[in-house]
Amino acid sequence: MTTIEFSNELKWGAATASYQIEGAAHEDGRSPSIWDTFSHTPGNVKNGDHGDQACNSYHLYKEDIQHLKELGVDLYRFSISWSRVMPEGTGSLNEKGVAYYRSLIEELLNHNIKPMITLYHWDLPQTLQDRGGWENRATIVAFEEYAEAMFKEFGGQVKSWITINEPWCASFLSNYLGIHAPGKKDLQAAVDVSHHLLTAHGKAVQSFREIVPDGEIGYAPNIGWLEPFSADVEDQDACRRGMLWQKEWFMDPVFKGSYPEELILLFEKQNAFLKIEEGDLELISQPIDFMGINYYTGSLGRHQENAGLFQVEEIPLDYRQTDIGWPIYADGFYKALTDLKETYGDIPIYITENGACYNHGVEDGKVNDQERIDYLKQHLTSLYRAIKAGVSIKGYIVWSLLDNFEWAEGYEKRFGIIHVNFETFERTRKESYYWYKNTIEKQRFEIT
Ligand code: JJW
Repeated sequence: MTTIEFSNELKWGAATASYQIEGAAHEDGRSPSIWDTFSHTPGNVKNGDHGDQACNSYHLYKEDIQHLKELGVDLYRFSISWSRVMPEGTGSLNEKGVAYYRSLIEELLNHNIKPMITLYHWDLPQTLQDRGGWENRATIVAFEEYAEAMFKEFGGQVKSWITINEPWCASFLSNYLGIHAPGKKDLQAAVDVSHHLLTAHGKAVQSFREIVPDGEIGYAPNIGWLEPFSADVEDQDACRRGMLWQKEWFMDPVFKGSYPEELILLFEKQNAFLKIEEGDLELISQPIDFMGINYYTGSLGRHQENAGLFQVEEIPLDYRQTDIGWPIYADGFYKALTDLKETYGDIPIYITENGACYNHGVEDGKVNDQERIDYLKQHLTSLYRAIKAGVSIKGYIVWSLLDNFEWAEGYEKRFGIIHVNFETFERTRKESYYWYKNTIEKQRFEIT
């Protein structure tokens, strides 16, 4: 038997996001976001699912916080719905929307749980999309206004903030691959959106320093690790290109103040041009307090002429995948974390998301999700190894507290450590919930 033991400094948490859990889409003055529009357009989301009700956490947040309390987490990561608090995208605040988050934060603090707020978890107000969305630089100004309003409202009590969640998804997956809202397939649009998201991040960091000088702020890029299939230069190059797209494109500007030249040229060959205005890179590269890393999966990468823009074909390392079809690659988590330190230096890191999709149902009042426990053990072992290798890890936040609306995959794909019945909204703690609770309490777990 081997014991993996963590120090008391490591913070534990659980995460959710507004559109995925809140529901109450038409209540108390909330306006539609791009995800309302996208999910209500046939063909975009599996089974025609949408977030109108989701987990009904807008009404059940006290019950959810009770689950968090008993879980024993130090922090809860959630996101604010921009269109709930600022329905017109800019301008006046919706008091009822603001009141909801004020109550949520109060309830968390009363239970001694630290709130960590994500400002942008993909639900852009539709009214801004109607004016070009993130392709339009006016949205950067709107985001700054929204962020400032939130810092002023909540910065007194909430000290941990994330500007943008998974900018790769919000730009390329959404505007080039067409899989997420707004569902475009336009490389130029995606390149513009990626740069504007990062610039908006920079603007928000700048405001944050003024308004919440004692707080910490970062952003949360996602990484899927690509390990070269062979020692062939072709495979090595293919993986490098694949990683440039996910990693360097979204991290070099923040930590080095530049975009990777190789990728700029590759986009140019496709007639997509990076348009930077004076001052953008200075804004983007302002120091941040931590990097949030979302890690789920990784693969072997092999050069393949016809495999997309980057000619990299992904091959699962072994034959186990989670129920969403993502290969399990816990060693890639260790590799990604140690690589980040080598590339960008000793930046404090929160694991802002890690978790697994398994669709177990309730049987005799129980959800036996042993596969999820195994996944968490493997990934926490990699995290432990990364800490031993000198990577500064501030916290680990599991995705997700609840089964929820898994974007284009709808409700069928379950990531929660708590099961949700989407007809009755009944919550049932899974075995992984109890395993995680025990791990947090003891600060250790055993591998047998
Ligand atoms: C990639 C699939 C074709 C969320 C992707 C689809 C097809 C080339 C989970 N993280 O629900 C990535 N999630 O809200 C944020 N992360 O392409 C939180 N990444 O590719 C979770 C989906 C995702 C994806 C989903």
